[in-house]
Amino acid sequence: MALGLFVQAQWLVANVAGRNTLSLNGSWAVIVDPFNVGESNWKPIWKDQHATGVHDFYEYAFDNAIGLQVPGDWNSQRNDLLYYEGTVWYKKIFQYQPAHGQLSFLCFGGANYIADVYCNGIKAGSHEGGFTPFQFEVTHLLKAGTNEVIVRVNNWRRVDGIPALNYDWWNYGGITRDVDLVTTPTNYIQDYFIQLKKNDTSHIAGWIQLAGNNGLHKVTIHIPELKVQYTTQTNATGRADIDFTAYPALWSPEHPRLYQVQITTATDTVTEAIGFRTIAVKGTEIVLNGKPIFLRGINIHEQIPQRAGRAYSTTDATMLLGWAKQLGCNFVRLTHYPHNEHMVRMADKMGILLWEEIPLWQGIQFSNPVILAKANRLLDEMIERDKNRSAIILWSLSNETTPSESRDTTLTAMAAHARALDPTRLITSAFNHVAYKNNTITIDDSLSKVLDVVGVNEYIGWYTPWPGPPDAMVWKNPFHKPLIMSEFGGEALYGHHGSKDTASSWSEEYQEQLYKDQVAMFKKIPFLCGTTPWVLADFRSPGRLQPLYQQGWNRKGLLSDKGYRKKAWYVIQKFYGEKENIAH
Ligand code: GCB
Repeated sequence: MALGLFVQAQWLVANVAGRNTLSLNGSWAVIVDPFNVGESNWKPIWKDQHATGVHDFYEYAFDNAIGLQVPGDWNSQRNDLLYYEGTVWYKKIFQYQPAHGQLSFLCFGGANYIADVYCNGIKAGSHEGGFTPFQFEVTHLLKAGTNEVIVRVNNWRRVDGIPALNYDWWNYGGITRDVDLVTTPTNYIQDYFIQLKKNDTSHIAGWIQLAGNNGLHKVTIHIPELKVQYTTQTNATGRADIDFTAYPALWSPEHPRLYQVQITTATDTVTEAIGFRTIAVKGTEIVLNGKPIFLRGINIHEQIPQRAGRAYSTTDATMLLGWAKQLGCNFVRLTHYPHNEHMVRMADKMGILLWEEIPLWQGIQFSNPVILAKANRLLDEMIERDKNRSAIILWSLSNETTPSESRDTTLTAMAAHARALDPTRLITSAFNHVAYKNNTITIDDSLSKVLDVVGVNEYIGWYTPWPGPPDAMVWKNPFHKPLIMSEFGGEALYGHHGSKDTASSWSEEYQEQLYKDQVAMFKKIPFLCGTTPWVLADFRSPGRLQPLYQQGWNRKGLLSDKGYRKKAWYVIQKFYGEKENIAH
């Protein structure tokens, strides 16, 4: 399906990390092409041609070009690319010996925003969307010996993009995530969904999809630690629905138990560590493994502040999620887009529940029908990658959208789409439409009715003045759904001190007081199921122009751009300590 620039890549092979891979990470030669001439001129860069005759020449060359590290954004790697929005051509040479009867797939963890991929001079495919994986089969494009991959990456912001023209984070461009060449047998295990059945802790259910020669194939699932050996058969399309009894120790933040699950067919085997838990809503409570839980959360952007660049590795994930643990969190909202897969897998290991969302952030062109198709495709890609991670409990559709007929239709259709892909998890969205009347605050975005859990972003004490004393606020919940306060906070420059009563002091004291007030209000909201302060750490944002205090950074972090704790950190840490004690 081609949707303008949006040429769809297919989800061809699940669990890349568990496969036979050749990593293409490392230094790639690049050509920076600000006017995007390399694609359309009469000697396109993707052909990577070299002069042969005396009257022959090419106004580009990868030879002697400066390299960029992959994975990694270009902005933080070269000073001249800090603000760059445009095209960069990447080239990687590698040695490969394709084995007979094997398939090869080029798998990209993510590239922002459009990527066109060429393998040995032939286009393998294109992808739109900066934060989700994409894959192309390249079996027929590879040869024994030296091979080359060239990728055009363009990060111009687009009116019909997701996200669109404006957003409050840095538009980091490049091949920001891992690149792997995956090899599988011709008849292989393409994908699988293996989780506990909804509200049932003694049945594992889902499906397995084989690719290649479709037909009736035997599939076995082996979970040695549960003494499970389950065998079934695929139908003519290569799919097998699965459902069997098992009594796993349940995955939870306190005990993040993962089991080695092995799937085997006559020609292929794949193993993955999977945890099992249930998640549900009961009235206005969120219920994990049958027990109500308060989500002690934090918002995290995929950025390492000290490096002022995109996070992309296991080490990065360990640091970001380690900070969340130190704050006392059992929950993280991965804002505002799916983060790299290391984050999600690390959360599974560390026992951190996750909210994962697609970058449908304010200013989206809902009246354009292409948006629904693009949004659903992003949901596909997010859910395809992460559906077996027990850490994930919430799929989020959007952040701060303005109510309109086209918005409502789009988000309603997206909610149905996400539920069809994954009937086990909860659907949410972050809204900022609440009605203030004296001391009463009413959740009033009507789209809340299509969600399982409502997220509210409120900036009382920062963008909105306090309508009255914080502990006198009365929240009304006409939808009778669990509420997560998905954003709240204010700015402070680390180490800068001043009045606790004046926002424009940009002081740690003002931010600290704001958090104390928020906590006082939270204690009076009976249906509040979780909080995610905005935000873990200061992050780069081009719209933050205050020359003394911001300097291109959003300063709402509980941690500074060097990772130092501001006073507000300790307010949340104390609140979460109290919540944890109550839970025990
Ligand atoms: C919001 C947005 C978030 C911004 C934040 C802010 O409501 O959801 O992306 O960064 O406010 O700091 O203004």
